[in-house]
Amino acid sequence: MAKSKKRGGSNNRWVKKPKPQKQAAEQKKQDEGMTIQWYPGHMTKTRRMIQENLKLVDLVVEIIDARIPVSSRNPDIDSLVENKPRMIILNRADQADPAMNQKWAEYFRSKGWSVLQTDCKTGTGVKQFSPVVKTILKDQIAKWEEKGMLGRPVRVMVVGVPNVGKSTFINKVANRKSAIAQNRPGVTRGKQWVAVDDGLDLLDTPGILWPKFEDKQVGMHLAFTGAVKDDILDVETLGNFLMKLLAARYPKALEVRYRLEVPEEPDSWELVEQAGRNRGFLISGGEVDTERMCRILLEEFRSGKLGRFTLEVPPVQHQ
Ligand SMILES: Nc1nc2c(ncn2[C@@H]2O[C@H](COP(=O)(O)OP(=O)(O)OP(=O)(O)O)[C@@H](O)[C@H]2O)c(=O)[nH]1
Ligand SMILES: [Mg+2]
Repeated sequence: MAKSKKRGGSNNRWVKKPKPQKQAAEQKKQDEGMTIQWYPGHMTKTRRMIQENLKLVDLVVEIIDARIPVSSRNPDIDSLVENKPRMIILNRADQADPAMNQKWAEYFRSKGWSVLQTDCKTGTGVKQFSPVVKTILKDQIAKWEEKGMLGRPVRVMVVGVPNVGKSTFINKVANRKSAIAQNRPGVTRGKQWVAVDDGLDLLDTPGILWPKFEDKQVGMHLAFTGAVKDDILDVETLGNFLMKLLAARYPKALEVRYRLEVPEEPDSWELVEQAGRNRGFLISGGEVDTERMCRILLEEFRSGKLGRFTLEVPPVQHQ
């Protein structure tokens, strides 16, 4: 295979070297993407809204993405939620590696959390939600009953990063379509209470991000799963990094879908090029349209065509 791009010495390089004329513009876009565009203005409003409504709720449900349980947890959440009772929902369990779902659930349980694994597309796991909430709050509920507050609904706030499935989860629990849900970040813009028949009131909130990430990887993981828009980085940087992760953790899936041979020490850029060639994504002069291949890789990861993947692993003792 004629190599159309010069590579540096590192065997495991994943960031494509931009073409010189594009370099300054792309660097600017990346820098801005990691700081400014990443935290839209309405997030400040959301944060305030969450804080203001905390006093109205009995429990906070943190919905995280089972594919990226670390990156989809807001590092601010502890200070934001203070000492309200909380639980974790590992949502999109249908898109994550089943063995890893178990490991992550065990990990969070070992830290004292109540955890549910859910697939809100089909509703799997959602039925257990109400009983779990009532178990967590049993002392509180007993107190209400002692005071004669029979039938007081349990109020639950649902928080999480954009597009993780908060509104869909609420609709599944309520068994009707009350909250608007769509496959893009930033759909829910204000708060919305949804009453559930068996004594629960759920508060839907807009997705919340945090102002900056020190770790660029966090932003990429959130982009892979659709929590932040792709334009925080150029598509080739994203695609390449996803290829690198998948080659390290799930090489079989790449071999099957893109007819690749993943070597011991893969070069993600080579793999993108190979996959693009195998798909026939060629541009003039026989070069591979790597941008198109990166776009396809991201799309097929998100749609589940590639398989079920968990990109982050729990600390060693839980693996
Ligand atoms: N495969 C799969 N898709 C899901 C799951 N939960 C939600 N979705 C889909 O994810 C997309 C986003 O869902 P929403 O409920 O709008 O997400 P949200 O967290 O409310 O998003 P924002 O309001 O934008 O913050 C929708 O297309 C849902 O159908 C799940 O468990 N599995
Ligand atoms: Mg929503």
